[in-house]
Amino acid sequence: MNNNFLQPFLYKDKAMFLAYDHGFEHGPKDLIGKSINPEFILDLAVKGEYTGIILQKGIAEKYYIGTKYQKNVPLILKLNGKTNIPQISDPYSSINCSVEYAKKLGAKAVGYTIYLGSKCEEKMFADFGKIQEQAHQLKMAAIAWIYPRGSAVENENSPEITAYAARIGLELGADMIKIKYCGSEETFRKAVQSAGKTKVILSGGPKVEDEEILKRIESVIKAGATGVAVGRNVFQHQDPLAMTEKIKKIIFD
Ligand code: FBP
Repeated sequence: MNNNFLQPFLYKDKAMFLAYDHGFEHGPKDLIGKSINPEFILDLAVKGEYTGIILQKGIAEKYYIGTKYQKNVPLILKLNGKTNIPQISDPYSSINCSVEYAKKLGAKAVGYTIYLGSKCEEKMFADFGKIQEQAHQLKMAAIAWIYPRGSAVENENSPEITAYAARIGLELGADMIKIKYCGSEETFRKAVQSAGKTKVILSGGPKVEDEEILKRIESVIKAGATGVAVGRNVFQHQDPLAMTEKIKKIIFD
């Protein structure tokens, strides 16, 4: 089995996803200005020619399925989510949508977050194991967000644990993984190598200066990454479309 399920999300074998699950993960405080309105984000995804949009179930039901957006940007339905309200050192993110229902909502891929190193990691491995098999049966891609996090994790962004996260993605059968930056092109290349035939995309992270995020994206592309899933660095920007164009140039040119 190869990566064919990812075809709807690739252009020139690269990917640029717009992530919009922050209202769930961090609360509306992240959704500054017009980004509180899901239609603003979906318009941006289409105008900016993103190769995928990441949404939770409720937004897909009310703003995506059966709309013009469905025809213009493929959906990755995020199946699990958690808030940042409880102070939990070993997180678990519960499933709120099935793979079958994601398919009914028009998704061509499903996403699931695994907190590698959490005391609950085995539950997330088991969840993702089932999700991956169901997704492939329904001819959908299975994408894993793999974020090292928990009381046993000393440094969530160390090159070693990032490469370990990437390897877990390969071993669990993810078609694609979304991982955080680990400091340099060289260390990210090790993570990409660890992921083997599983494609790797960068998770954008909190809003930083334009130059910093653009340099980071350039370095992961040079390291062999397939692309990025970006959220805050675009929709918290004063000109989200202009920022999108800059990112697009790096990934696709
Ligand atoms: P950003 O580009 O805004 O970082 O979005 C990527 C993402 O993975 C989102 O899908 C998610 O809401 C958020 O980051 C989670 O970040 P964290 O777990 O670090 O709070």
